[in-house]
Amino acid sequence: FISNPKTVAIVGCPFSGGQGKPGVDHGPIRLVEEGLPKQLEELGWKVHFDGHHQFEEISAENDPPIGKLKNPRCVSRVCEAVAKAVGDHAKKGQLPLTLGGDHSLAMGTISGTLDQYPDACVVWVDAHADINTPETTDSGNIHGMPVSFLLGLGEKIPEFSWIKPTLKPSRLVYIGLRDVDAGEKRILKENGIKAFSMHEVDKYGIGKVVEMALDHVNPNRDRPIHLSFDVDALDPTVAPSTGTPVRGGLTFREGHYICEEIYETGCLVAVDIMEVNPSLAEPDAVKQTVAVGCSLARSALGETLL
Ligand code: HAR
Ligand code: MN
Ligand code: MN
Ligand code: MN
Repeated sequence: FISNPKTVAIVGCPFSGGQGKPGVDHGPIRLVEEGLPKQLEELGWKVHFDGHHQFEEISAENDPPIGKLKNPRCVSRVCEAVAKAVGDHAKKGQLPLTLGGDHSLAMGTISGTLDQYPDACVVWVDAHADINTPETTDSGNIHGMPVSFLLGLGEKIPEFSWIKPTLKPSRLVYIGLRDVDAGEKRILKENGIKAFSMHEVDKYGIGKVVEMALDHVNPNRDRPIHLSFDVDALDPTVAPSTGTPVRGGLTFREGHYICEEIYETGCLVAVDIMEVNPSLAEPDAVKQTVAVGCSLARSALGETLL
């Protein structure tokens, strides 16, 4: 699908408005400072990076809740800008690699991907399902809701009407879930959405799980794939510096294996690395989390062990 051979466009999104903990907006800056652009060049990619998005014109003030949703206008406008950035890169045949920032940004990234590749499927790697609706959310944090907006579930909020809810439930698969709210479990069931929780990873092993996940969303391996990777899918011992760590997660290798296997399909068109928050741990643990964010991106872009 990638014409302009092997150009990756880094879309740095220093944004934290989809949740309450400051610091996640510094994730993309740290990932780039760690040397990610150069690492990708060393893998043979042409790297387009024209600086982090500043979202200057988008104010976080005067943004009272809509229902339970926190920072709704700000999140919506930032995601709309991200959708345009990702869509434009994809249109040029580049592979957008979005660095978050919190996972609400995926409303933007996946909208951008679907704009260019309407038949794309989504592999969502996360401890959480991020599929609450404005009705089911307890926290009001929009990073717990992006998938419901992309699917067009729940109450329609006019402020988010730019989102074309074109993602079909059958084109979405989860890996790594272990902290799913009751309302989210109901939504997953009602919509027949395929999810491989940590229980299935334990039972079948990661090799079989990735194969089954791809068989579900991409049986002939001919559909474009958007990989949205929340680093909290990894066990907190592997990625400690993130806003909502949950024990019992993916090992270092399991996380990287998912990325490697998706790269190998040759169908990958977009990647998100989300929820690295460099302000939530001791310096060594922060460094470890940033490094793992970079190495996940490298694996998704073709780094091999041999
Ligand atoms: N389900 C909870 C909520 O809706 C927690 C969401 C969590 N956090 C994330 N997303 N990091 O993956 O608020
Ligand atoms: Mn750009
Ligand atoms: Mn998430
Ligand atoms: Mn998560």
